[in-house]
Amino acid sequence: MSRFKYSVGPWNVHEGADSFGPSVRKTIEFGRKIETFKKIGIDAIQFHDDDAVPELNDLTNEQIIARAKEVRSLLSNNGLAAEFVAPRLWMDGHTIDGGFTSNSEKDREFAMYRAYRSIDIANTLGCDKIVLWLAREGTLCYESKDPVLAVHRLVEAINKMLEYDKNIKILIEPKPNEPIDRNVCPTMGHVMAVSAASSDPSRVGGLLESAHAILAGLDPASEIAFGLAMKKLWSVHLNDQNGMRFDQDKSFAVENLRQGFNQIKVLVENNYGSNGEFVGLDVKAMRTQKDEACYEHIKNSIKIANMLTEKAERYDYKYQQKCVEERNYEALEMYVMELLMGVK
Ligand code: XLS
Ligand code: MG
Repeated sequence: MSRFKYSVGPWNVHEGADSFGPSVRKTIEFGRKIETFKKIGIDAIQFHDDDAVPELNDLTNEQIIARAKEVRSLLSNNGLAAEFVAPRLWMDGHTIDGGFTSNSEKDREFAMYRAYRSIDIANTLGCDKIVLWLAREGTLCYESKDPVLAVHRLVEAINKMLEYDKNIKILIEPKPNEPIDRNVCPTMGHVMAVSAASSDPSRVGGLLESAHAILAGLDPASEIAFGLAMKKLWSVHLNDQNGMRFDQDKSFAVENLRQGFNQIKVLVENNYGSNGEFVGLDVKAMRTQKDEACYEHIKNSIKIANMLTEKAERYDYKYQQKCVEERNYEALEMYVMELLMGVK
């Protein structure tokens, strides 16, 4: 039994296409994916609106709900929960210039339409969390948007969602860049400010993704800690990233083991999960993986997270205290290294 409950999205097992090359693996049907997710230790599924209800732009609201009900049965037949629904505001022609912050009024309306449908789908799936990964809310040409108005537009969109549904919680997933150059909400600190500016701060929090923090030049453990301190860390996307380059979504802690340990340690210390929060793994299989080995990155991430949890649970706080009293941080650092290397 692991301490945490884990979640993934259907996009975490994908065909391997990237910006420079086509798919390299077969498409796995959604029903098959979730059966395998359950087998490998996943407890909940994360959705984009159109992961749950494909082609939803062409459906009536009734048809959308009917389809979402089928997904709900599929989940419960497999003993899985739904963690959140996120409007996909970066693929459609209406989101070329962003969603909530687009310069086009029609496109901003489209973004709200998708946000409202995401809430309807979440309600049907039995979850109360809406994630906003603000992929294109920012600029490619800095002068193309009023940077103050863009922030106001984001807050306004969030207020409309809070008004549309009185129970839903909004989790902003910050990321500083990619696919946009400069994002309006790049870090957990920005998320907290947007939350405070909203009409109901108690229902606006964050989801911290490790790789996104690294892309912002920050330590994901500190970003997690900041969200926890504000009591607004309602989900995480643990993964890893080799420095500030394209978003890699590597298996958890494979690049930055010590940072990975400290992410788990702060989650353990603050009893993360005790209010039903999941540990999401937003990881991507390497393009070189063959069809039959395309779930390894998820299995490995769970394994690594569990091993680091075990280390966090037997972290020697007495020894830490002694080192702090003596101000011998070299000794403390060495203890952590030995713990991670399996000597302690
Ligand atoms: C970005 C994710 C994205 C969100 C949900 O990191 O892959 O899909 O987690 O929209
Ligand atoms: Mg993510």
